[in-house]
Amino acid sequence: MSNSLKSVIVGTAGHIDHGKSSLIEALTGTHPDRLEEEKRRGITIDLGFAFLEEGGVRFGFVDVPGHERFVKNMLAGTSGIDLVLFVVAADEAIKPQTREHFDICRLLGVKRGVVAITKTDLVDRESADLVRLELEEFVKGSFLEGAPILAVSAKTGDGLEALRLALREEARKIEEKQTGRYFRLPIDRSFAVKGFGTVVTGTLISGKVAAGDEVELLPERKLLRVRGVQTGGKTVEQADAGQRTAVNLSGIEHTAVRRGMVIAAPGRLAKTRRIDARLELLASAPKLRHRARVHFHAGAAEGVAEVLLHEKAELLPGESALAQLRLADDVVVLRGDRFIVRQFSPVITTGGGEVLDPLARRPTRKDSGRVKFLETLERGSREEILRAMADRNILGLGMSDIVPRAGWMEPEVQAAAQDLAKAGTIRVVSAEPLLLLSEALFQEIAKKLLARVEVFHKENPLLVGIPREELRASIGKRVRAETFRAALEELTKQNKVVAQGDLVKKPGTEITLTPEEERAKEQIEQAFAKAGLAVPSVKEVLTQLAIENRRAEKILQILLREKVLVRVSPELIFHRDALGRLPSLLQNYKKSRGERIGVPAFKELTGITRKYAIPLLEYLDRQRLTRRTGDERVIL
Ligand SMILES: Nc1nc2c(ncn2[C@@H]2O[C@H](COP(=O)(O)OP(=O)(O)OP(=O)(O)O)[C@@H](O)[C@H]2O)c(=O)[nH]1
Ligand SMILES: [Mg+2]
Repeated sequence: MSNSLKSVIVGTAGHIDHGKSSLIEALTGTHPDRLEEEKRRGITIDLGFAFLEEGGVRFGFVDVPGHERFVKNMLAGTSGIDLVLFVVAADEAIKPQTREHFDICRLLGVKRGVVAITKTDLVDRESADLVRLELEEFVKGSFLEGAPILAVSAKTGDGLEALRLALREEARKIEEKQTGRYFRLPIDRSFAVKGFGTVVTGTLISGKVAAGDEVELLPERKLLRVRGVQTGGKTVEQADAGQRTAVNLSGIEHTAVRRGMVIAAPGRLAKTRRIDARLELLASAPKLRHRARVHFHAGAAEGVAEVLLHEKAELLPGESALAQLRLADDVVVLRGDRFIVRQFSPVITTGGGEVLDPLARRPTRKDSGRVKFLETLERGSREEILRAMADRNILGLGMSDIVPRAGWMEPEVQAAAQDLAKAGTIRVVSAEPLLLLSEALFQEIAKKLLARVEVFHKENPLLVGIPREELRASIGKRVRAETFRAALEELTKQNKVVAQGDLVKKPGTEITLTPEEERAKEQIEQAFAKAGLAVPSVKEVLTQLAIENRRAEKILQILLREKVLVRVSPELIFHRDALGRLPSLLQNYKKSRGERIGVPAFKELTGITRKYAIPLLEYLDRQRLTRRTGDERVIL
């Protein structure tokens, strides 16, 4: 495959019977109609394709039907085209689908085109000139203003050379596609080829695809393997953005793939049923009410959607507004994708627009920041958008929140995040995997943590600090573990808190016990130390002390937190020295009498009663010093 050729997709547009398919045949030698019914009725029903290589350009033609009943097929083919070949018959001039197709091209953001006045063999020169004037007027102020208008005849071949030249000239002005983006191919056909299996076709709108690649079928989220790739009817090693592409897939039946599905780089796109968008209503359309139902078309997909207007109760003809499209079925779109809406019934094209947030949230009255957020998505730089996303996402943003929304490459996200971190507006909570949080939110969390530590000290003057888990729980589930860790780290770095083992405390807070309390602490420790494994009950120990019970309890807590004492079961507490002797005791037993030990042997070994033996053995199981098998333990 030579890379010097530029790939350009040309889509036809125009009223039924105006000669679109004939013109494609005259240009390429291929008649694009392929269905039996199309041949019989002499009209185009579904999309047809043809290819032409000349003048350094590889043209892929998508021929669409003009019949008003098949506009939805036309829509599937028109998204992704670079150039429109806008066809108007000289003997009929502008007709309803001339207008509708024109509106669709404009709403889909088609930037360039060539106008062909065809069937000129059927009219005299003056009539053809009149149609030209009419067309010049018609395209004024649109993307087609100033586009070449050529008089041709598919029948006689008149003007075809000039048309080819004009197409080549326009093709030259088209920007090169960026193949360095994630692979995405909206599927417009799926069929089986004998000996190959499932083949899907579509306009490759971004990235590239090669045999052997793993791709994801969406919205099904199925991983599939690419067996082979064709462009322009020829097998190639790799297809690039901007080419009509056929992909041979293994691992799926062709009937399981439908028009409107997408194959893409795995994990980079997400399905959705809520899209926030800029919606434009055609001047020719009736007004659109909040909650109106519409037909929705994006890429090769179509569905039914409810329109929720964000700022107003109704949208007037010619106006635009921010709106949410709530879809009945999953679609796969990215920020910046164009879409078309058609009135529910009778079905006519009424508007369209641009996707701003493909993974939109349910609209709520509380959400006052949405309009501003969408305006940033519409006009902002990458940094501004990333920051706005972070501001609205209190849980933090990962790659999987950013990439399927914006379509940015990972290094682009990383670079923008670094810039924002340097500017102090975003906190990189974790670099790998990426987790971003707005700096303001991060500071708020740190502040809350600090406040919680302070309150804990006030409420528990006898305790060293708050256990990590307790602190974590106090700020709720809306903070991820990574964020908690990072915030704690930040507070530690600033010397606002000190982490001491499992405890978090303010620096300089030492618990000072009264001499009386000190003595009680010693007495408790002594009581357990002396008892060895035959420990007294907690109550027994505490009631013997000279201080009141509540304070005695606190002192006991201190000893537990200091790990001088260890709670083995709700009722039983042991001194760490007593427990510390157990491993060597068990190992000696293992050496002399084997690895298995029953409860009686354990009682004998430790000199304790069953009351202590059972909880102790369970503790040893938890500590992985022993493992229970039936009535016995295996010493590990
Ligand atoms: N005389 C004359 N007839 C033409 C010319 N181009 C097309 N036709 C005829 O016009 C009829 C319609 O042509 P198509 O090419 O099928 O028109 P189309 O725009 O593709 O129609 P749809 O796809 O159904 O919208 C056919 O009978 C063609 O033979 C032309 O330049 N001159
Ligand atoms: Mg046709």
